Amino acid sequence: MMNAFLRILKTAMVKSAPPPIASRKPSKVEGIKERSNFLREPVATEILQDTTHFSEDAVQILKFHGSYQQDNRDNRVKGQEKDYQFMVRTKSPGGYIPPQLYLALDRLADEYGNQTIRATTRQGFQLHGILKKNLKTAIATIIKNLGSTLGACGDLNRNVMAPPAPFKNKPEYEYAWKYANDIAQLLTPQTGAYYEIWLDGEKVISAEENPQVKAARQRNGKGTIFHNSEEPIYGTYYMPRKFKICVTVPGDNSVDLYTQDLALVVITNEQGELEGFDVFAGGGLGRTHNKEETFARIADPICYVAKEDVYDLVKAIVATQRDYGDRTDRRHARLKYLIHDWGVDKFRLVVEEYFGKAVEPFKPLPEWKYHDFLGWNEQGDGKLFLGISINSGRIKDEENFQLKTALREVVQQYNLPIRLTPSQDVILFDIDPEHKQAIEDIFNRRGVITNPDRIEQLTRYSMACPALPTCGLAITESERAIPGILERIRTLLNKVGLKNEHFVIRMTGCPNGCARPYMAELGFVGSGPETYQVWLGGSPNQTRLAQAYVDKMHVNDLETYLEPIFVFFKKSRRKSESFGDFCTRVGLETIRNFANSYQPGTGNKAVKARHRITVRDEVYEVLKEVAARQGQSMTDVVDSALKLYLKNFSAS
Ligand code: SRM
Ligand code: SF4
Repeated sequence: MMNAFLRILKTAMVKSAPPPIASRKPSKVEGIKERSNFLREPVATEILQDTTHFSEDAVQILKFHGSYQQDNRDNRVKGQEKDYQFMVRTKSPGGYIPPQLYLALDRLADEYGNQTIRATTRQGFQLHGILKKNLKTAIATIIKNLGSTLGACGDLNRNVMAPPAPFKNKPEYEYAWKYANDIAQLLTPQTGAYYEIWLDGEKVISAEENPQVKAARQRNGKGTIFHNSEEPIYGTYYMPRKFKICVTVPGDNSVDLYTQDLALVVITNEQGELEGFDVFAGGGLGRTHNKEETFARIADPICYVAKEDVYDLVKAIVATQRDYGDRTDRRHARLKYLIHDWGVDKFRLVVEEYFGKAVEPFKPLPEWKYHDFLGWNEQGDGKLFLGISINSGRIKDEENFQLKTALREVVQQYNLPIRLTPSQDVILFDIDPEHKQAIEDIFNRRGVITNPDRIEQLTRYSMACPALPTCGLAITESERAIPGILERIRTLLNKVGLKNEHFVIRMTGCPNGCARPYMAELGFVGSGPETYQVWLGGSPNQTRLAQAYVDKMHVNDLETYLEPIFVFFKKSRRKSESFGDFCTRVGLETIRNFANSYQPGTGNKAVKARHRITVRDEVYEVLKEVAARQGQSMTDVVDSALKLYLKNFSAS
């Protein structure tokens, strides 16, 4: 395998020195990719076997097809086989989901999944809980309903992100979606494996491929492609690791562009015509606790590229990472490490070799803003769009809150397409204004709030990854823990006199960073059972990395850790200064000093001990609904209700 590996690398080599990795042993996954015959085996064989799960090699290849083998970690019993199940992820550039696909996913979730659909942080949908025997039907159904899962996971280009707001009167948005689609196409695996395995070889007629993209894929820059390979861009070994791209417009950072391996920003002229793109590269968030050589990193500005050359530049950057990314150590394999190790100048030089000419300097850009596009909005062509907030992206039905049913009814009745947002929400668009009230009524009837001002604002701007019970890498809870955490933070803020304050809070069950916690103003990163690393100081528009404040905070100690910080913030913030900006301005050392000398209750209206009372499930559900409706925390609702009730007793 080693020889073949070196040969391929040499074929791709330009004038630069051979990559240092050539002298070290490639990681195990490189061999699995080589043996897979372009992503066919062992999946093609094992999918036909009557088993509950795949072999380790097949699991690695299955990822490229958009599915992860998982087990329900709540059901683990020592000595018994795991409760194996599969997660299936869609690849939907710019988060675009046609109505037919949404309805198919909704049915699949009920028939084969865990009755929920999950909107992801990269504008995809995930189904969880699918058994191996149903995996083929699930993936085939997605393909036949205009979707795809090919390349949603694995060592290749992942879902290409783009701003979700479906504006029809802002040409720059149209360009962002078009190029997100085209770049996704450019970098789609060309192997026949996907259709062979999931559709028995039947090729589905999908939208015609853009001929410019097709030509660009075959065009050899200086070593960007492998001739006569089933995979002209990727070759036998695909990428060293996942590769993430976004295309956005100046000022719109709904896509968290600094966290991407490659970010393109549409540059138009005064007439609104596309001229080219500013290019950033080298962002990435995954890290491992106590391994300083792994870190979150934000992307650097690299260059400007004219629109005619954009595919060639994307290929040049992909080829640079493909050939020089570290294939010996998967923890050091992302593009961010290559750029960190080389520096931007060397990276640019190598990219230019593949590109075949010098790149142009980066163009100045306006300030970035973060938008979530929730609520009712004009889309610019007389129609409306409606952004619906989804807690941690989980679309499900509960007793008094039937989000899944409501979305199905609305999509079905009005045949509405969806754009998923990078903050795990959904936007329904192309809505005829005449249907506004009827749609509003469906959501109201099902207990879903459409007015974003009526949502608890900490929840609105928060994100949490799935973590337990599905994620095999979770160290602790995230999605299931965040409602309680936000509730406690709201109570704490109210008590220290920061009643309507809100900021970006993100939580993950491990340091991989799937909900991008390192860009949050307040981030929680699982570091042990019920224990989190706390990160402070990201910006409200996600342009700055946060910093680790505490490594291990037990969840029970949340108030002890956060109260002094909030009190300090209240006391010393500048006018309109956000929490993250404050933490960065004063610095973590100053915050630590304040916290160390902080005496709860000394003139700061500090929080007293928290008391816990259990409520029955049915009361909890009603309470949750009432609190959401009133835009209050559950604690506040209980507090007022009990005060009222107890008054009768103290009076008698
Ligand atoms: Fe992620 C692995 C979920 C976005 C960094 N991610 C995983 C896996 C597949 C766990 C595994 O490998 O066994 C998780 C499946 C959990 C489950 O039960 O569903 C998982 N990642 C997710 C999603 C669903 C989180 C969410 O809350 O929505 C997101 C799916 C996006 C999509 O549609 O493609 C998701 N993951 C991200 C992001 C954010 C982003 O891409 O904008 C990151 C940080 C950015 C980055 O890549 O640097 C991210 N996920 C990781 C990593 C660390 C990668 C690294 O470079 O170290 C892993 C682990 C790995 O790859 O080894 C990982
Ligand atoms: Fe799993 Fe960790 Fe990603 Fe959360 S951040 S989904 S725990 S890999």
